Amino acid sequence: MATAYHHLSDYDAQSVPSASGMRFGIVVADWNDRFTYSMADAAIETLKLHGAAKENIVVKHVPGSFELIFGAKWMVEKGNVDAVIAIGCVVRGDTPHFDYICQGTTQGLAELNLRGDVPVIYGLLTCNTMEQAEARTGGILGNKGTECAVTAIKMVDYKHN
Ligand code: DLZ
Repeated sequence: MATAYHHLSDYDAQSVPSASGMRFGIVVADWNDRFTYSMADAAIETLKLHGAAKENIVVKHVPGSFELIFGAKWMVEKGNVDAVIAIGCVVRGDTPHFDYICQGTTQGLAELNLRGDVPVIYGLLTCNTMEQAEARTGGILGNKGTECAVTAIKMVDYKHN
């Protein structure tokens, strides 16, 4: 879990394989776009930093986090990519809706990982407050998008080595 000791953008760059030749799909939810777009930008920047070509990063948008399931499924089946990064941000409101979206989306993305050959990286922020989301999307705890990009590269490498 993210704590004061875990900064989402801190990682050992030496441990990250080259992403040259790898193809990535990024599915971005437009809900809370202030946060999700920042995560997507950080993911793209990190993939490129490690050698991924711009033309090998396919970005598609879906309306909300719940649609990440279908969006990621489409990317896995038809996107011709080696890994998919699903990016969303759910912030708790007054009703139990938060719990249903978080649980449904998490389960959907988990099932894609169980059934498919293309790893789907879990870039869903589940926050109690906007401040928590801000802290994890370029704030004091770094950027979840960076962590997702590094994870995606490592999972593609995992399949090949
Ligand atoms: C409806 C809804 C609500 C209340 N909150 C969020 C949220 O915080 N983050 C998010 O990504 N999406 C939210 N949504 C939209 C749902 O994910 C979904 O798009 C709609 O329920 C339509 O299926």
